[in-house]
Amino acid sequence: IAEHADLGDFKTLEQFILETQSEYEHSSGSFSRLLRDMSVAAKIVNRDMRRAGLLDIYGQTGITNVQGEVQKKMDALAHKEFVLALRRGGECCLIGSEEHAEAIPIDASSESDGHYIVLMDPLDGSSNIDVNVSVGTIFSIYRIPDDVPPEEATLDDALQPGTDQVAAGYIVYGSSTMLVYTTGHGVNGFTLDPSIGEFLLSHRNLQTPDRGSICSINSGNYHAFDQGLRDYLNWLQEYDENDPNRPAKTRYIGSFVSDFHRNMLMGGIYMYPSTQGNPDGKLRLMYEANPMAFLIEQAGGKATNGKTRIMELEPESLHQRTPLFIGSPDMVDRAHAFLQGNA
Ligand code: AHM
Ligand code: MG
Repeated sequence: IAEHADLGDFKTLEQFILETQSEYEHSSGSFSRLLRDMSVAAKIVNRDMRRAGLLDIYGQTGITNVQGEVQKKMDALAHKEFVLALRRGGECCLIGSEEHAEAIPIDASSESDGHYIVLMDPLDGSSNIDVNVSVGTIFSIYRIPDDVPPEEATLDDALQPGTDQVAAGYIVYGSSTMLVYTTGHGVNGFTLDPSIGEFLLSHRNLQTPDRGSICSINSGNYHAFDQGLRDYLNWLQEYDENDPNRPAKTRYIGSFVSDFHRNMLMGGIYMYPSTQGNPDGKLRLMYEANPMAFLIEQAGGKATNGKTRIMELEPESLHQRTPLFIGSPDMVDRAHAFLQGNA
């Protein structure tokens, strides 16, 4: 039996944030407090999620959100908790959420002089909530432009390309709960120890393998894929005695955060392409694709829309969608070659 690790072996998230604060461009302590606020909300959502089957928080709210999707009670609850935590913390002046049509200004009465904008999907993978499968939270953090007073921040100030993100991360509520984030200095992962209520540094400086054997895509849409993508999927399924990664393993949870987390650790590619019915795919640029693109690039991987690097796309609206190919660099390159018809 492995010895129990005690806290002395691990750094807490707060310790780590303080120790690495000097890496940030703007290190007044404000950004550290913002991250702490996010982690507190994550713990509250985690607590509620762990008891979801016992409380009356499975199922739907009866509301259809801005995406035209039926909102789950846990979606609404997670949205509320993150907004509350950010409002209370005062470091954030504007929030964009999958669960809210408009950007949410943090009103001046909360004495906010926060310079940060947080864009998030409070609970991604909703279709999995009621059946006890892992879901996640995704977030992306920007600074408002220097010449904009925080109380005047609008959606326009949030529509910055992914290359301008100051931080991005996710929380995966899985067999354990993890918070993984980057500030552009590598990717670090923290596992929640529920007995002490702290996120502890468990995965330092994560790097994704150059290639792997995992392919994550909803192949039920195969009939609506471009020929180049079909060719790539067929190639992945071929046996090649010289290629240990083929035939690839199909792994698709339908929870982007969980699929992404596994692939980043093990090596793989996640794809949500354009289809005949949905030319822009499904995932949202500002709070799903961009933050994960920042993370995977920091871990040595790549993220594109099939043509262009995700983080260089010019955003037009809060909820815009984009096709997404993300994961191990060699696999994204190979997918591209097939998509362009020159594999
Ligand atoms: P959501 O934000 O409404 O939960 O939608 C995003 C989710 C992703 O987590 C997941 O990868 C994808 O939608 C699954 O979509 P599909 O069922 O079309 O394969
Ligand atoms: Mg989502």
